[in-house]
Amino acid sequence: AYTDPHCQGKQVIVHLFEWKWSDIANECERYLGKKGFCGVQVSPPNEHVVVTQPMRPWWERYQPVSYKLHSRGGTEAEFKDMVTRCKNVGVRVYVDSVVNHMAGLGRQGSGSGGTSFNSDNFDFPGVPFRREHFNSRDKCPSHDGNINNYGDPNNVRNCFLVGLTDLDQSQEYVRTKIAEFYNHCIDVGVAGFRIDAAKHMWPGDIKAIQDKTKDLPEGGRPFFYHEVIDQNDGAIKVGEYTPLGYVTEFRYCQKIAEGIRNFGMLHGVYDPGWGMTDSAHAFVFVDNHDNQRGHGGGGNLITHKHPRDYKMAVAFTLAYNYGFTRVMSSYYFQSSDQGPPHNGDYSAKDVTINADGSCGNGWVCEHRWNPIGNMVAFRNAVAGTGVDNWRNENEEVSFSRGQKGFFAMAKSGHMDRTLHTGLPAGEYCELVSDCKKKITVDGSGNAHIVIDNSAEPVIAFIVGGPT
Ligand code: AAO
Repeated sequence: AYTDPHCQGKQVIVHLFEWKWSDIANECERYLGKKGFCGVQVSPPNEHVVVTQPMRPWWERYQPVSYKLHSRGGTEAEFKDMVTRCKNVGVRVYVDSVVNHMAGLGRQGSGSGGTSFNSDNFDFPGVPFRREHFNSRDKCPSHDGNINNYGDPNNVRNCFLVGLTDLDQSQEYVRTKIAEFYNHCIDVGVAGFRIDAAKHMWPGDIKAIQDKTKDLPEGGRPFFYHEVIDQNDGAIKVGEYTPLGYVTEFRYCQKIAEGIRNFGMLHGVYDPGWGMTDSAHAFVFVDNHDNQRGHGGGGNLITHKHPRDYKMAVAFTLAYNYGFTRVMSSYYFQSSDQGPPHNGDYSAKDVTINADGSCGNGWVCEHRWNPIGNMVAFRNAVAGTGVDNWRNENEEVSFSRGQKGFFAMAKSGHMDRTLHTGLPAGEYCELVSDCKKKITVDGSGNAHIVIDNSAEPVIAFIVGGPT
């Protein structure tokens, strides 16, 4: 249940982290639709605190003030315009929903939409939520009311996450208010939700909220993926959430980083023996907005700061047959608090597009890097097939996906071999080079595969691809 993203079988979501709504609408129309992206995860769209110490960090959006659709990303009108324009080009919007908690203790004033609130009094008139809607101290076993023991589910789910006022989702009223927020998004055309901090809510409470959500206007249940950081080191397991949709598989971030450092490890990126979720429930990514900057979920990860490794990591992820994939799209940062590139008034800067297709104004746009953006077509084309003709030696890896696609990657940047591709004979356009390379598969399914240092360390081609 809740595992259909409603994008006609497409396979890849991009997280346009901290982009404003008008820029996302433009990106759907000028890039994402054409490249075959299923959809976009947008930063939390509801009203949030405005933090000035430090000055306007990205994480202010994880402290809700109300469920009004008025955030640093834009107004409700701009949000609706984005959802509609994206949907019109076949790209769906998934909302990052922060419903475990409201703003942190010590915060008060007015939110991004002008609504007043006072966290210390548990007063959020914009919803409204009052003291009785939050978890009380007697349910939380920690000495100061904050989560301090990941070995105890009561501690993880009934105490406050880093001082954030913790809603009590066992209450009918609280469930109804959250479901009303979801239903409002669904009315606007949103296709699904990331549930932030799902680990900190009881699965039964999440289910009760999901049961109150409506079907999408075009039919079908909304898509849900649950943020549960399970690195085999606490009491909460992702398996508690798989009946409710996809679950974030943070162990994959570690596995793919290991695999890129040592190609010999790539065969084990999906390791069920290590507790990793089955492919039908694993929500998979190389890095996310937290762990790329040292928040939430550690490990020695690969990010855009190491472009060559990152391209290999994401290209492999999109080529391989594990999970439902999300691609990260970042902005450059020095400090882990730093918000998006901003104008004088701290609004997010426009995402500008350079002549070569890269982004300006401080936006990284990993999703536009050829070994990432062009591999979306590959993943869509090979969906449902297995991995065949696996070859992994000399820091090279290659494999086919059924009889639909072939992928090869060389860590040294050099490869010159004749390989069995398992694909029908013909001349294929190489995707990553935008068809500047052609590959010929002969009558026995063999092809001469060349990767050279002048280009990307990855090649890929598909049946039915561009010619
Ligand atoms: C901000 C300030 C705080 C202040 C607070 C309230 O930074 O100082 O107290 O406001 O005023 C984001 C930011 C936070 C920010 C918050 C609110 O990251 O810094 O706090 O907004 O503005 C846990 C949760 C997970 C959460 C993650 C950050 O389980 O849900 O922490 N992620 C989401 C969002 C995130 C957001 C929130 C939730 C809150 O994606 O952006 O926070 O809405 C262990 C546990 C994990 C735990 C981590 C971090 O992980 O297993 O469950 O994540 O610790 O506490 C090894 C282990 C691994 C371990 C890791 C620790 O790798 O294997 O298990 O180390 O790094």
